[in-house]
Amino acid sequence: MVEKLNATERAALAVTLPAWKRVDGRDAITRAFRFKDFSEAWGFMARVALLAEAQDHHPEWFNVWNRVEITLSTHDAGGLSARDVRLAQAIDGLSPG
Ligand code: H2B
Repeated sequence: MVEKLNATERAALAVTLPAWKRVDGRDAITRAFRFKDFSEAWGFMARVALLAEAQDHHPEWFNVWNRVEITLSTHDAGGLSARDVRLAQAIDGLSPG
């Protein structure tokens, strides 16, 4: 079983992942990205997919043309875990979105 983040780790999210927001009513984080066009958005999604597969940790996401919205939560934990933080940091490392 994957452990959920503790209170200290949750407090640190505002500092380590400032672009990500907590989701109302759910133990999850989300970030919205906007690109020049669909091709840029899809290229980004392809890079995120490769990261996700390498980490065996997968995003919930939504795409319309140049917009990509990513939500991260650990289904095996029923909420946020270090796996979400690790993937979010890797995504932040990819994208000027
Ligand atoms: N992704 C997310 N977001 N949460 C999980 O708990 C999760 C996952 N579990 N990707 C992984 C796959 C698990 O189902 C496999 C079997 O390792």
